[in-house]
Amino acid sequence: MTRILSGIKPTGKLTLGNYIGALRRFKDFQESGEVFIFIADLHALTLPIDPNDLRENSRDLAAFYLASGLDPKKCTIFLQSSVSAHAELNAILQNYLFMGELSRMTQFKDKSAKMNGNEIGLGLFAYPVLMASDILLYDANIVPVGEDQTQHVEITRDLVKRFNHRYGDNMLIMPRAQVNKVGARIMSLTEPTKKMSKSDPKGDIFLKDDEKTIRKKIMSAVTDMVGKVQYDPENQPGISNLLNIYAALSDITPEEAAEKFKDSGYGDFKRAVADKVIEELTPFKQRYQEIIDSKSYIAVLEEGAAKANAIASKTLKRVQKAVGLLGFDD
Ligand code: ATP
Ligand code: LTN
Repeated sequence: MTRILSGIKPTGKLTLGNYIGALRRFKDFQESGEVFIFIADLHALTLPIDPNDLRENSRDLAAFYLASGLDPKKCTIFLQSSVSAHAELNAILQNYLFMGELSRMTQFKDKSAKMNGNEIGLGLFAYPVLMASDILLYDANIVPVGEDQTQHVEITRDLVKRFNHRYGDNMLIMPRAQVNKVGARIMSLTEPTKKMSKSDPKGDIFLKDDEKTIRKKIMSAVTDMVGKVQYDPENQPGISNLLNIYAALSDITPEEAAEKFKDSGYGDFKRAVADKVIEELTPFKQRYQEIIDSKSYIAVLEEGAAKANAIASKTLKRVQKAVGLLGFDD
């Protein structure tokens, strides 16, 4: 059976970008495969974060997973830090990715450029090793992510080739990224050439924003002087981003969305986008609140950790034996 695995870092308030690029799609895999969805809390430590914020973000993310339609009977939802095999496999796999290739990762270059050069943690540099460990521990075949994460799945694939060449075919299972054609990269509403990002929020829509705030943010989104609703990301990045949002939430292509609004003014078009986002997020937020109030996420994470541990510890053992660890028997 196909194994599907993905995670989100609890680094801040979830954005519409996270929702469209990742969260919204996870539930679709539940019927066709075995799904593992986790909270990448160890990854959240790769940039400075207050412990209370990390706890609250992690709790919120668990509730958002459940609110998005993930069913704990059909998929395994857990905290990365509650499965110690992630850190143990990380300690092994760090020897099979090289400094040169890690230093070429776009995410590392972007995030480290914003920091004081003397305070860049080793974890930020080694981020892809831990991400590879997350994926490989569950023998995942498919990794649904937004476009910004495909480079990390590619380096995982390089690692698998290198490792299997040395220790035997299928010692690690080759994963592949699955990126949606529509909505893989939602841009900031105020700077539509930059990715909407939760740890560097500019022009973000947050999943917890109220209706009035969402409407206000969309109505004041940056557009252009062209005056026509067309899908042209290069020359009309603001309008194209709004088309992408509308299209992703309507399960159509941005070109189809552009056709629908080709005779509309920017004001009417923005109103339609705001309506669409509000229509999607309002019931989602209600479910989120019910889950937070009932604290049902606690039992879900406990059960998830037990299931994840059982699978992860087997893979870890297989890898430990392959490289010559765990002593002398057999
Ligand atoms: P950070 O700002 O902390 O790096 P982020 O907002 O980029 O966070 P991640 O936790 O890195 O979010 O990503 C969670 C998932 O959401 C990943 O699959 C990622 O590809 C996807 N994602 C993040 N931002 C966007 C975006 N703007 N458009 C589409 N998908 C996105
Ligand atoms: N790096 C990812 C979060 C993440 C992840 C993973 C995603 C950590 N480990 C394994 C897929 C598979 C991000 O979203 N920034």
